[in-house]
Amino acid sequence: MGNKSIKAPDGPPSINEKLKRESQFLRGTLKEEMADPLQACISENSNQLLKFHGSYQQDDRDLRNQRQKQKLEPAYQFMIRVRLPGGVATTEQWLMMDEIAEKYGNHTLKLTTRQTFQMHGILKWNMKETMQEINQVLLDTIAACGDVNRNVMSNANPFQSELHAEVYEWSKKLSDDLLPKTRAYHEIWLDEEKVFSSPEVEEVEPMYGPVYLPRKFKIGVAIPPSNDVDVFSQDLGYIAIVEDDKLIGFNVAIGGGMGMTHGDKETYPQIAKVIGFCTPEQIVDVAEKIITVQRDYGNRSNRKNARFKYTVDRLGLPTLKEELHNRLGWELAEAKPFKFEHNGDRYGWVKGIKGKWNFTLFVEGGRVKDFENIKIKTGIREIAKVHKGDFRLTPNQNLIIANVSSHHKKQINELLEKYGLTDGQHFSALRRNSMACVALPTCGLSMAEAERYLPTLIDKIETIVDENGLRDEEITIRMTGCPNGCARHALGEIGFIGKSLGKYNMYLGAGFDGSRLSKLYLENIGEEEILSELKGLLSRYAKEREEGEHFGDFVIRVGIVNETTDGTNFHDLQ
Ligand code: SRM
Ligand code: SF4
Repeated sequence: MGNKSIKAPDGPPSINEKLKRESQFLRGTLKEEMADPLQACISENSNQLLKFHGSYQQDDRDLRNQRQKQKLEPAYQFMIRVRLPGGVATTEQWLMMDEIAEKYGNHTLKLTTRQTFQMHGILKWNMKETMQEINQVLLDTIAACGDVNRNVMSNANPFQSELHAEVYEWSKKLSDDLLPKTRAYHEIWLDEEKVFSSPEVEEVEPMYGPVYLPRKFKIGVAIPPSNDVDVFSQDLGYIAIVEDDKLIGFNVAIGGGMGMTHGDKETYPQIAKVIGFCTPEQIVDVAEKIITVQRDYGNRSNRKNARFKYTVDRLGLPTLKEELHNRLGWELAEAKPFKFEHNGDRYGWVKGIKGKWNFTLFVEGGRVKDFENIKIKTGIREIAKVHKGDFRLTPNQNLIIANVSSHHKKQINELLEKYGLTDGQHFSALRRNSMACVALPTCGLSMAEAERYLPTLIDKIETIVDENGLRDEEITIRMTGCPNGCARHALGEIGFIGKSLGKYNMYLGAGFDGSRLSKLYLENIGEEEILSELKGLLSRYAKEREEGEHFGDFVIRVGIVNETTDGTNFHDLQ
């Protein structure tokens, strides 16, 4: 299908392509391997297919060496990621996730950077029950991982206007319409009978086809002035355009992504480019056609170059737009003006529409568990038992207790206080603007700590912040355990990427509004150097900044990092 003058890169298909093609629409031998009572793990082929069902096989890396020495196999366990468009969850759903984490998982929940729940530490024997219990509360894990469209992000703040509900509905529609259509998930996890027939591929997967996409695909929907979804990091971003308080449509941005590989210049983070405007009714059509362009022209030979951002860069925007218009049979309108102000969250109580209140709770690193003074897990569980509204998981790993009536606000506030959850409001603005990916001990790709380390690093940076009178100065800081960028490090004003245990590359200069990538500042440095560098930088910022100037803009203005040529493998084509 498509234009004969453009084509996908040459080269033999990667192993994953063969696996997908032969999997009978994501079945493979997953069901049989999951049911095998003699093995705590599944094969690598099945692990690849499992991702499309929203789960990964992992092992506890804290125990890896010790178990190796004892000649034991790795401590196999599974991570499950829920599909939760726009991060909206009912209290019943929260309570079920909480219970699953207790019963089958590691007793914690991870609120992810794409607004959903992850549960870690689930043993193979408990996987089917876990999946079934997730489905009991009308959630699922289909396409939460894998080479398909992932959980659609949306600005879920219910407090600004009716518009948020409307935009959320469009995000949910995108998520539902773009799901794979195979019944493999229902057969493997929910005991649906397999219908024996050999339907045509078009009947099973009309959009994806038998080999799905070359790589994962991500969509996010932002409502200016908030860019909390980091719309420029998405393969496909929609920016809501509002006139006279009415949603008139969305600007379309394509080709964003954060991942790269240390030392591989062919890989790089990229900012999505705005290519036009469409009406709300057109967004599913636009998404479908963009996905089919990536399906047909994405790199199926080299997975490191397979994301849509590389397809966009290879084909060029004009060719890509022309191809999109051909497939749509109509043209995008000219993009409309918009302005973002920040990509972080706003905390505490805010009065919303229809007299309802919303409380945004800072959840450090997105980890829901009971700490010494802050009992997040118990506190939210107790709130969920009495709360009449719902919850919104934010793209910054935080939680909104949403739609609280004035009548119930006192009760919720008492619970927040009882469990130490209002104390978070006293954290420095730097901490409240921090994000860290999971990294060790569960992530198989991490080279250094992130979620377990960033809070203690921030303890030390807070001393510098306080010395310079910057406690209330909002500066975004993000850390990942490897260059895959799961905490969108390249869009943090201060960013760290793990290189090896205790060593990080340090980046500076991203836009506070999430529209500019950061630049490499120093390579392979440890805590001592990080702190001494920040001491100098933050002291200069306190003294030399212009009124209202953000830290990311400051480091560029005074030449600490260079906006364009910085010697990294960042291709900032803005
Ligand atoms: Fe991610 C792989 C965790 C958001 C880019 N990511 C992984 C895996 C599954 C590791 C693996 O492949 O074995 C991590 C599981 C760790 C664990 O133990 O749970 C993982 N990613 C996460 C989460 C949980 C981080 C968090 O702390 O919140 C986020 C889950 C999101 C979700 O709910 O769906 C998460 N990952 C992201 C984001 C941010 C985003 O999407 O907004 C990115 C950067 C944006 C992007 O995709 O470009 C991201 N994850 C990656 C990549 C690099 C992809 C690439 O283009 O090169 C990988 C590795 C891969 O795909 O090969 C990866
Ligand atoms: Fe793992 Fe790397 Fe993603 Fe962190 S950024 S969760 S270390 S893959």
